[in-house]
Amino acid sequence: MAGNTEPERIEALVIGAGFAGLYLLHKLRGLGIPAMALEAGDGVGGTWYWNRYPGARCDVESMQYSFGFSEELQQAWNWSERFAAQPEILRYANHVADRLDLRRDISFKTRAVAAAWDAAAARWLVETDTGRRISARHLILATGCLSAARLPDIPGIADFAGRIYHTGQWPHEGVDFTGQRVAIIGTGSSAIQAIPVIAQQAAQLTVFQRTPNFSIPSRNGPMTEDYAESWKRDYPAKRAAARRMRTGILYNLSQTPAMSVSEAERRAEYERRWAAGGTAFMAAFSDLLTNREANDTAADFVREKIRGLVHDPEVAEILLPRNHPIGTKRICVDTAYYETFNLPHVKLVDVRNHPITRITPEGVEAGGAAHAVDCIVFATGFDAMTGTILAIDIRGRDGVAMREAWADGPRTHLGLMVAGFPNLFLITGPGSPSVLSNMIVSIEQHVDWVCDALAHLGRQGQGVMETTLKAQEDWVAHVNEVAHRTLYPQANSWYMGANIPGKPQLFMPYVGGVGTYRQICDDIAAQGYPGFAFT
Ligand code: N01
Repeated sequence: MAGNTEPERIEALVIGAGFAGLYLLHKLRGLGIPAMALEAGDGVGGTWYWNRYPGARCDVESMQYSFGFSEELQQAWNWSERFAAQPEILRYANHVADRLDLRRDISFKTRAVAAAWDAAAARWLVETDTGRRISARHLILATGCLSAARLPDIPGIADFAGRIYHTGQWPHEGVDFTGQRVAIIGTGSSAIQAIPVIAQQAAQLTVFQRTPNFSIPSRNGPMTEDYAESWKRDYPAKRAAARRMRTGILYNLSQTPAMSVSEAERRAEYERRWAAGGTAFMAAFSDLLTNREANDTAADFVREKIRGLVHDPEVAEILLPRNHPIGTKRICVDTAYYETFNLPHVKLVDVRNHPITRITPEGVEAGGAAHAVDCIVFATGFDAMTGTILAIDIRGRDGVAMREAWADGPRTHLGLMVAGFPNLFLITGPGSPSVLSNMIVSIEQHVDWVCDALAHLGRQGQGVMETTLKAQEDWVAHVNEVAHRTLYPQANSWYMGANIPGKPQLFMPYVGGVGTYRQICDDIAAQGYPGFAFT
């Protein structure tokens, strides 16, 4: 009986072997803290391991979407494109794991299912789906923010006669859509990348759109030696500058409010950024996410571009995003997304007012019409930020479940710790900049902070670190207050938990900016961790 045997013992147990888990293992090893990681997949890479859908790529430039903690590593690796595609990012994750010899501390195909704090022993007891029991002084959740893939509650999915795919759980062997009639449900970032690529193969592609999104052309292309060199000869300084930016990405962030310049100047700036491509479009003016009038000018510009790109005015009209300020749902970045709707075999179905009612064995039913298809791609997103954490039955002090503690939405101190859950650390958790930033920059900052805290704990000769409830409540209030100074809460986004029926709605990430947030975390550490108790 597994329950009667002594659990395995380790100092630090990491859950997940994506970029956060990998860097944690490396860093903990450097500190001399025995650590191991559990990983549900059979390989490293986290989100880049699972999201293998056609067209998957990162919309942060490759030179910046990579680890900055090691000069040798960043000099050694060569990216082939301005924005790297999923297979290349996954190769990079594998390269890091090999180069740093991390695999020997990772248990693959092992999912943590429960974790309980044993106050007497001052340790976590973690159980896995393979029946292992592991006792760890510290438990670090590097579980990712967009890993709990979600199928919508549409009746009949199980009855569909063809194949069903979710972008976030794509078959490793790939999918050949040649000659197929394909349905894709959803028009978020994943769909906007997948649609143009699937359209190249499919005999017929039907896109079911509930909410149109704003998308900016990526202007992706091969990496040039000059551009790579411009980063590599100055990497440490450039990384340091990126860490102080609002998004953790080094780009031209305007300090000028949009309405302080003439319409002609505004347009020229939008045109310049549209031509340059990528998410830096949203940095055209300083107040696009705080001033609705300013935001409208950017939104109008993009809507005009969509009208220009899509030949059929009726189709263009359906594609125009109107129900949220631009940037308040994650801005999308594409390669020929809008142009794909000019192809004769690509059809757009507006399911905003006539929702999908059911999946039948033959296809998708919406607005009283039946759409016969051979396969369905669900690009319907994730139970974001909290899904993977709450999938583990976590019990803190006095057996209190994380699910109870977060019944009204996630509450954390700095997105790093939760009151009542000692020695439990979150990497890029809710309440930190996380998904609003270059994830690798935010991951490195959190891992560094957690490891510094563990080193501090060791130096004090103490074993338990915990946030105080007061500090947590102050932080939650601050996160909320800063969010409501912006336009973000105006969108029904997954940032708000709005994509999951019944999920408490509050703005989960911290919008204060990566640089500001880093300073707050650094100050707390420098002051001996006020707001945290050590015993
Ligand atoms: O998921 P989403 P995603 N009927 O939640 C629709 C990151 N990412 O996987 O908006 C019809 O954004 C839903 O409609 P609505 C990035 O942070 C990054 O695309 O709820 N439609 C929506 O259109 C991103 O934001 C990259 O009305 C239904 C779509 O499904 C995050 O991951 C690439 C429906 C879900 O969109 C998630 O993106 C990819 C229903 N019943 C992802 N249920 C890059 O770095 C849901 N939808 C480039």
